[in-house]
Amino acid sequence: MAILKILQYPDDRLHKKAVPVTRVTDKTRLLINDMTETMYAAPGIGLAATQVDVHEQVIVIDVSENRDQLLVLINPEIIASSGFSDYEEGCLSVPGIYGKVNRAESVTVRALNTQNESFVLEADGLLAVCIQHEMDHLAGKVFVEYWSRLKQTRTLAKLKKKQRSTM
Ligand code: K1U
Ligand code: ZN
Repeated sequence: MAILKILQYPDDRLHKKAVPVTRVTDKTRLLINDMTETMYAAPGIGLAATQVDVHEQVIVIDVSENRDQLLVLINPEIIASSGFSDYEEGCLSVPGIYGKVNRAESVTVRALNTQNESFVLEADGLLAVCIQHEMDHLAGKVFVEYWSRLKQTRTLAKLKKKQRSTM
């Protein structure tokens, strides 16, 4: 297993659209193992392949307290959603920046598992928020891009200042 480099906003590669996985192979499973290790090490509660510069529709998530309930979503599709939530989000690609995003409160997702089998999952609360956040990464969207131009400009300035101070 390996810890992968996580792309940092504003990196153009975070805007690439991920393609569906045509068949889940050992190569896909190796990527999933590396992404899982990277997510736990960060630490984070989710990671999309886009964030490690692999543009395929693969997500790993673990929102459990004991960090022992890994969820892998390959080619995820939201087939139903309801309600409204505005949870305060963070992102491993935008370190130190937190803010609210309007999302659905509950989602029903269809995806493939690591054995290439289709399954359907109903999620709410933090899991539903995290699924939507990670699916946005696969679509090339970063959570700060829901915010106003002014707030995005301030966020970029804050990130640049932080990057300068760590150089
Ligand atoms: O996609 C990512 O960058 C991961 C991100 C997921 C996420 C967090 C909050 C709301 C929506 C999506 C993170 O994991 S940020 C880190 C974080 O939230 C966390 C880290 C350690 C323990 C608990 C939370
Ligand atoms: Zn993120």
